[in-house]
Amino acid sequence: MIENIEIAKQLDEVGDLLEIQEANPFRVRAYRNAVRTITELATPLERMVADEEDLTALPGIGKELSRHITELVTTGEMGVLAELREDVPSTLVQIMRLPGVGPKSARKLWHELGVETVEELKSAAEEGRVSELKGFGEKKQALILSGIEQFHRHSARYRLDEADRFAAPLLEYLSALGEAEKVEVAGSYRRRCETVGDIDILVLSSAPEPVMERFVSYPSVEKVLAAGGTRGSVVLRSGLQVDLRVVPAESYGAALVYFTGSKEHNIRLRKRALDRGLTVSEYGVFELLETPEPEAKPAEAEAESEDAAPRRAGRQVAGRTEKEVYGAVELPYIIPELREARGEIAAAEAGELPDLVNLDDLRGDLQMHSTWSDGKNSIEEMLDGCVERGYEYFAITDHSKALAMIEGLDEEGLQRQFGEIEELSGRHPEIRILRSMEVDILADGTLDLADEMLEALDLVVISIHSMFSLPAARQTERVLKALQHPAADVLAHPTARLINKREPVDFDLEQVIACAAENRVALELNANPHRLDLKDTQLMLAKSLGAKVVISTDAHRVADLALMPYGVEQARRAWLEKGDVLNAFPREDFLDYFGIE
Ligand code: DGT
Ligand code: CA
Ligand code: CA
Ligand code: ZN
Repeated sequence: MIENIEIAKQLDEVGDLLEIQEANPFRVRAYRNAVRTITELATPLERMVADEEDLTALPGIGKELSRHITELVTTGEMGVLAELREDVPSTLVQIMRLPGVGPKSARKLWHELGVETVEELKSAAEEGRVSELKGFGEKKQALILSGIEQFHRHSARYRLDEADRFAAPLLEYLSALGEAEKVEVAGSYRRRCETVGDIDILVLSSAPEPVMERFVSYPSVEKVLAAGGTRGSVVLRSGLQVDLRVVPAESYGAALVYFTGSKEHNIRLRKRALDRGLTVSEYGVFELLETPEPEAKPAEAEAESEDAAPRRAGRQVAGRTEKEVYGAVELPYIIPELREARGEIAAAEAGELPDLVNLDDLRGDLQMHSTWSDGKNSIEEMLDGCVERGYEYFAITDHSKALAMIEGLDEEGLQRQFGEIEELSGRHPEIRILRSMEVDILADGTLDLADEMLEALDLVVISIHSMFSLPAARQTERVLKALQHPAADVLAHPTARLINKREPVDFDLEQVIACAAENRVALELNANPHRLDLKDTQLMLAKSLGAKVVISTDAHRVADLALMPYGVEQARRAWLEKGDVLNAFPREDFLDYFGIE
């Protein structure tokens, strides 16, 4: 069977290749028009062809196109595309989509430099050969290189919020199918890793075919990599790969454990099973039939080998639910965020799994901006958003003046803001508005606000927004100095990294954390999914060195207050409990901790 979307895609490629060939523009346009018609067409062309309906009755479809479509539907191939592909490498299509390229340039690059793929174009540009072409030049070459970087980045790892945006509609789409009894995302997405390589979906169903059929015909699918009986794999138009498995009820829990991973966690579970005469696979937990031969691999190596287990499997003892699977190896259920082989199995065995912080535990948000600096909403609007979330306190942390380009507040502006906060506080006794500011750490480690004003703030949040590439020794010194300022309360987004965009600053994190702990400065876990700073492993280090954490959204508009779950999930990955997170403290305890009246 062939979907309309696939037909449209092939016709679109014909249009692309014709353009590269410098074919008659009217002919190219005919293909583009047909693509538009077919993309919007509700009736499957396949059915229209089977019913011998007249395709030329459709807008934009003439005799030639009608013939091509009929051929594709009936034979699975379209001669015109196959012929074009013999003349023009179809990888040029990717090249002509790069910023600043287009079909003419793609043709030129191909003819004059022999460039057929994005990789080859990259080498050519790096060697400076592209700029030498007539009509290209240095500027265009640089544009091409940055476009290629973008292209590669998109084939790399996706931020969790991006993955959420792609996964949510797909889950809804799959769940709408009656045969899909349960649909869940496993893999790094379920463990709530900060980025994901791909999305792994598990569907509980006793009817794999309709599930697979629906999966590969998801409208955003760009390419079907595989579509077997129970496993499929596609690439979405965004470049994100999605793997799907259909499993029966008796294996669902085991498959969920297996595909949630992490791989290292799975290896440890399997070893534990072998020690108990059991074998764990994606199909279930089974009794081992034979005792291993004397010369057999030690359990460690056995656990890592993927195929050894099922061969000798006997009676199934567990598999329907995850709880059952963990139970079979004498462990309590371990939540996905902890499944990273960071000691969770030992902790589970000893009955010492952490009582992780929850979204509901949070009583306030300690970094947000208002229209007083670069925020989009007034303090009162932010207040309403915080009240709606049931918070007991929140901090307004507009930028200090060093951030001139966004008009940070100076001493005088801050004074005026205090007036507004006082007025609002009078009207809203249900929530405490903390007078605060996100004060820049200047190049030499001093703070961008006069000491009298720092004294007057309830909560002093400090952070780096410049000089990201200082050498490690100087960067460390700079931050240590700022942390030792007696007014400092919170170090915001400590490493200043932006996921997939900016590397963390180079400093001695252990020294920074130790200094923060010693000076009672809390470390922020910035919940914005672009930041997630500190990240999970760094937060674990912070906890082990006795530093406290605050989870803040860094909201620049009311809607951003909803980013808090991303922070909480990363906190859970770091084994943080309520007591580690200061904004999980009730109002009085929180105020006491920082000595706020
Ligand atoms: P990703 O996609 O790179 O963000 O990370 P994951 O963890 O989602 O990895 P992925 O998609 O390659 O595989 C999904 C899960 O399947 C993984 O977490 C554990 C399981 N898995 C995959 N390959 C293996 C393997 O070779 N051995 C074991 N034990 N488990 C595997
Ligand atoms: Ca994955
Ligand atoms: Ca995968
Ligand atoms: Zn900031």
